[in-house]
Amino acid sequence: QEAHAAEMERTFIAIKPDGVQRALISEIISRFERKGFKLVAIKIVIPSKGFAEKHYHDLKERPFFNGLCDFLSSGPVLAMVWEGEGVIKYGRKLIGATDPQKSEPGTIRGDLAVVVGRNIIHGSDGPETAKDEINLWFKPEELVSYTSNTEKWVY
Ligand code: RTP
Repeated sequence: QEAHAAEMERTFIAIKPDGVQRALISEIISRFERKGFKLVAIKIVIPSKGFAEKHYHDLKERPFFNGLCDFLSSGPVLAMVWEGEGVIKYGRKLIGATDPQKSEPGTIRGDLAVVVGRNIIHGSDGPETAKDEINLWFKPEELVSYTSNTEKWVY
């Protein structure tokens, strides 16, 4: 059971300052929770600008990089780690396309956001990014390992 938990796929999900300010935390968490994914770490933080730049280092050449980092560090962010079979890819599916104008209805951004600069949520885009982002935002001891009873019904 322990080994099973250690091997399970994990992703980093963050509700950005717009999602927190708009009181969408419970709405967003409930979508991951109802799907059957398991919450293994959570905290609310106001990242510094430097921290935001680290998080978005891949985008540093993009024209919107500075504004994006200002935005991410402008208020509380809800940082989470979610665990489960296929959670990285399916998490992105729950979130929807980057530009809310292109996200399908039924997705988080499709249902709840309008413009790309205020798209309320972030999710890791692959296994390497997931690992890096979890390590950036969380200390190992902030992640909990537990057996959820629902797992035997949904996995
Ligand atoms: P995220 O990392 O936040 O989950 O978003 P993503 O992978 O879907 O999109 P990515 O291309 O990595 O962009 C990261 C975030 O940058 C903002 N963005 N602004 N044209 C723009 O103004 C623009 N393009 C992207 C978005 O907030 C996007 O989520």
